[in-house]
Amino acid sequence: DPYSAEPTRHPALQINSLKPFNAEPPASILSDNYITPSVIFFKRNHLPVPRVDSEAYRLDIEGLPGGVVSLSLSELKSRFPKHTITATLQCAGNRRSEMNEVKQVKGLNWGIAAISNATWSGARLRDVLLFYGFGPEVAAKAKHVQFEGLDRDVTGTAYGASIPLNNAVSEEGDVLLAYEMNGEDLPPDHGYPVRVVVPGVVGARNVKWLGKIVVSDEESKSHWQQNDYKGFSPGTDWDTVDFKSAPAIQELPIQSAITHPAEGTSVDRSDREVTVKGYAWSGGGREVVRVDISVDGGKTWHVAKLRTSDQEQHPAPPPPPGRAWAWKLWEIDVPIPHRAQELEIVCKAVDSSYNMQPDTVAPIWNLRGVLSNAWHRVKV
Ligand code: MTE
Ligand code: MO
Repeated sequence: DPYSAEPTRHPALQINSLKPFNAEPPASILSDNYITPSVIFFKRNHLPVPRVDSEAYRLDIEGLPGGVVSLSLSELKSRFPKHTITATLQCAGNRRSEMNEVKQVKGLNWGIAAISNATWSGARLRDVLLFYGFGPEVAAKAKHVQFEGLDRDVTGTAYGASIPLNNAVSEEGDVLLAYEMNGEDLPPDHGYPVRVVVPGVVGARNVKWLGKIVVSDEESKSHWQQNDYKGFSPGTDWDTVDFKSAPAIQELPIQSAITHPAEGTSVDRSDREVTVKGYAWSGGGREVVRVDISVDGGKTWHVAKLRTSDQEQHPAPPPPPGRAWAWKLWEIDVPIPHRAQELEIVCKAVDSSYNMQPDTVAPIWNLRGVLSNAWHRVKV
């Protein structure tokens, strides 16, 4: 059984698939912490978790003028400054279950919690590439940086993905070769000993158990870069889909969801107000600037209060423009309308480019169930 050496996992996780292991925290606890504790951080594995010996570990880098570089973990840690960022990771399939309600899609049936927020520390990919000879000559030819994991399928094929070169080497991109998550060594499920963290970019490009980096004129040839994690028209079906016709997902669109109250629960009318909580985030470093809440299905709106740290008294300093990598948690007490029997609570977020979420799922439905970011609705 290739899954015989899997790590132990927190019992609160809601399991979506056991082999490979895929799980999300209960939505009700997701917004309890600004920084998601690693044990309940959502876990998305395509393959068995490789158990890597940190002493034997090597990170190979190809495509630079000096030939292949092979780095040990201690070299990675000692040669390059340690850089820390807070960044939210979201799977492209987050909220896929809502697309399934419109029409069947292919993929894990994620709820609203295939998204989590952590602090990540490691070497900047930019620093490493520059140290080993990246410069104008390489930049003139190369267009992508490919990553390969140490996790392999039965045929020996490794997980792989790539990102545009510009993102990998830009000073503002903050792409990390991370060896710490929330101040500790990466847990086995999250890529021990080294993973890529590409803030603002879909989870799938944040390659775990990183074994190889290739600077190349081509995107990764992997299944996950070429034939998966792409968006299509609601009119495209499995008979007509041409994966070559769409770009691989990189930056994710604006997103928000309600974590409290839960669907179908009751609120106490004598309280006169209902407390609504959730998260909001946007890809590409675009900052969430506002979250609107309605309790009457979208007829009237209220602006929620945004939170950027675990302590309300100590908000995080605002990020530099274009580098808002972390989500915002939000909360609001909304008056309960007179005589209402049922409340339809709705949230929608706005980012710094004034991108907003679509109001319904059907027009953004796609056969893979990715990029599901319609207004989130909860009836209580
Ligand atoms: N990296 C490797 N090597 N293998 C994988 O299966 N899954 C990707 C990405 N990196 C994956 C990987 C996907 S689709 C997502 S959403 C994120 O890891 C999930 O990261 P997490 O498990 O740390 O939450
Ligand atoms: Mo994912």
